[in-house]
Amino acid sequence: QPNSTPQNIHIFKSKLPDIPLDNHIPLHSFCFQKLNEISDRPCLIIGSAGKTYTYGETYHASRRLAAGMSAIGITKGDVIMILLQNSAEFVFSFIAASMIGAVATTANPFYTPAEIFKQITASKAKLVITQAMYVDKLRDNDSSKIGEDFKVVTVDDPPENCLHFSAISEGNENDLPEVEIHPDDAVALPFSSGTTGLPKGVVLTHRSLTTSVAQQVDGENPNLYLKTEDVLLCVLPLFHIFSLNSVLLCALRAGSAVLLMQKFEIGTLLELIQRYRVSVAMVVPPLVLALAKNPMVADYDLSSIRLVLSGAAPLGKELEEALRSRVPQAVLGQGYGMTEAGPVLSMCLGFAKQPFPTKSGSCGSVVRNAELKVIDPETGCSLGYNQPGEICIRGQQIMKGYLNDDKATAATIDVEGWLHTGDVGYIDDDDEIFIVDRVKELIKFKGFQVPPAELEALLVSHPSIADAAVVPQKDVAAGEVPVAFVVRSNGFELTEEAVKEFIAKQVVFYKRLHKVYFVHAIPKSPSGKILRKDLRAKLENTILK
Ligand code: 4UV
Repeated sequence: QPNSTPQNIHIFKSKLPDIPLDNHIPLHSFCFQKLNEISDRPCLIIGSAGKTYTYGETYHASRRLAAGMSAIGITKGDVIMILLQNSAEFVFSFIAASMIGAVATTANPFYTPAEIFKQITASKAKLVITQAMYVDKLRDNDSSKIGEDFKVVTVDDPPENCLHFSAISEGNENDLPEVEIHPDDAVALPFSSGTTGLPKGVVLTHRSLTTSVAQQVDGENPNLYLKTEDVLLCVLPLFHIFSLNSVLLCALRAGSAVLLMQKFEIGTLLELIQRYRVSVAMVVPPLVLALAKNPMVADYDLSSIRLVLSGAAPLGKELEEALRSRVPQAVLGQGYGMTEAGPVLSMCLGFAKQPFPTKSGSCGSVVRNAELKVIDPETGCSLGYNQPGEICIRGQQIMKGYLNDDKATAATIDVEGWLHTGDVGYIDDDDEIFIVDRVKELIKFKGFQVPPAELEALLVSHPSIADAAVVPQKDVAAGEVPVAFVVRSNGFELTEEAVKEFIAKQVVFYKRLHKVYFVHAIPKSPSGKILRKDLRAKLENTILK
């Protein structure tokens, strides 16, 4: 290619002009900057309870909680774990942590004890905010003691050695300590396996998140135009960065209302959309499938929906078209994010205040105030329009790095500040991004991360397994499911069921193996890397039932 030297590297920018960024202020101040104007507007709507918190109530509940957290000894730089389903307490906890300069690490309450423990240990969380039913998962390890290594607060009746939420939620705002927060201080610590290996803490700073939110909803012509009258559907879990960033934080910044749902159930979802006149729905492809195909949808009034944003996994054109027939009045489009990228790389420009025409199947265009390039994965050379390659992004929104892992950080963010996504895509003539493949290991089950390395480590810990590799297999309902290639140790009889069960006991439901193929050897490169491409190719013609 002619444009392959560093001198003529092809950088893609948004069609929207760069804007001055308010990214020097702490995240909570940024989110509540317009509080005086919107104090009485609805902020959080608790779907199940029919309860609403205004912006003023949400802000002050968070301040009281911040004071309460501080009173039990949480100080600047400390990590708290939020192990909750979507709820007002989740939101208050996240904002409160920001207010005292603490860092929130979010985890899936359905995780197994081992999965939760790894995150508590790696993040050195001092406080876990959860529900009583999950507390047993925190007792996994005999050497760690609740109330000693970390405090536990439950939002319902507290078990032994735990505090009730009210013990911290009723602090005195006047006692809130003055903390100086630097834009480069961490505020969120989601875990992600990135392009390779095990889950790692992703350090997102105040600057990362304020930049990302501003790139979406700020400016004269915001890329994602949200109004104060909008009601945003928040059914995707807040512990994942998509919902946390593009639903909660964007809504707060824009002054819109957030309808919180604890879990996805189609009947309840439709009922709440109708009752609260949801206008903006952030979804993942399996949810699009439900909305497009479930016969119940016809019985509900979805005419309030004006925008549907799908992300976290590829959305096929056919599915997008099928959804269009159900919500013909709405603008449909995608966002493309990656936890490490802060998280949003691109967003549909059909969502802008002055929208641009867009094509179905595209993941949108690169966000403003950022640079994107596409490189040849082999040579690293920059590619131009319509040439697929690895997508790289640069800007103030990307992560500071992985927690205590300089090597993994350096492998993901290069010396010039480019974050390498491991996604393969191209930019078409209209500056729209199309993702076509992945060069990284990651498997995505309904948008949830399944890190192959984690399952491989578990597999080889089995006495009858000599070697193993886990790769994605295409699946209609989930997009991808993890399947394993397993080499049995000599002289052992091992069944597929036994392997599946062995894994199922140790991982959250979406990491379970859907198929086990017994093989004599795992194909590897001379340096010992699993040749995942070869294994994926073997599966190309197999369809799972
Ligand atoms: O790290 P992660 O689990 O992060 C995400 C974040 C997604 C989004 C999407 C829209 C937003 O507005 C937002 O705030 C966050 O999923 O997984 C990152 C990987 O998921 C795949 C891709 O392989 C990423 O590297 N992925 C994410 N979005 C898309 C996608 C998409 N629209 N199409 C195809 N793959």
